[in-house]
Amino acid sequence: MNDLDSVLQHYEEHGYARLGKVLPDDQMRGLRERAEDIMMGRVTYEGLFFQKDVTTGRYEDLGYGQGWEGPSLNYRKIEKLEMDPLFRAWICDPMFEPLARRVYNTSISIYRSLIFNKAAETGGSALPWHQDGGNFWGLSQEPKLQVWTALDDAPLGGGCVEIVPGSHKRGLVTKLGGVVPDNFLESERTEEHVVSLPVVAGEVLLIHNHAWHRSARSGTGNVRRALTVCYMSAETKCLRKKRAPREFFRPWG
Ligand SMILES: O=C(O)CCC(=O)C(=O)O
Repeated sequence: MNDLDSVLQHYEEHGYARLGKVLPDDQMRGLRERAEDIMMGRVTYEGLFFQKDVTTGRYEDLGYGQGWEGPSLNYRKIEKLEMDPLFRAWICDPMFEPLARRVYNTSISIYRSLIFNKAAETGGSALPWHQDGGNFWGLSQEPKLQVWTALDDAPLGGGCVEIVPGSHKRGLVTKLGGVVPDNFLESERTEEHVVSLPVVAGEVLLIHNHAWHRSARSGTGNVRRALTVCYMSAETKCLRKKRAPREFFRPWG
């Protein structure tokens, strides 16, 4: 991994950082294969969350609440991957513990671990400018560390992540969190400040939850999968009232 001090300095300043290609190739092959097995229903876990992608590429057309809809490589999201031993091994990789501890100075839990998939055949869908947090996440404190691992190349034009450096410093733009409304995008002249983050398979990016980030459809004809894990302070509580509060997985005990 690149030197931790300089990684974290860059992260605090810009809201993102590159760790380099740190996922070993054999482990990467295992995760790719497992992602396919899960989508195709060859490996199943009770409680995994699925969201099917659309073929129009439009975020507005996405459906919600359907879960697994049968074997298909066109799932957009698969969540709760800590249930799977291969994904869990990467989520719990000891390399990430000092990083997360330096960010939070506490024990660590995870809010979510999921794949964002852009299928080869469809190019997936565009993910608009957004922030990850706010009331929508229903937490007692805002997380600020996401570790994003490319399972495939994500070049320019291939669905790479784009970010507005420094945007995390302004905090949440809406209390709810999620998609950044157009009036904020316009007033900040967002398109003038975009930095694209093309990566090769196995590279890891850190993405601050409050950094404005997005990804376009992939135009390469190749699949683009990434695992993103949101690490947070283990002191963070789930505030939801409608159902029993969530207990969060602790990667390092
Ligand atoms: O992988 C992507 O396309 C988007 C990633 C993202 O939004 C995230 O990790 O929070």
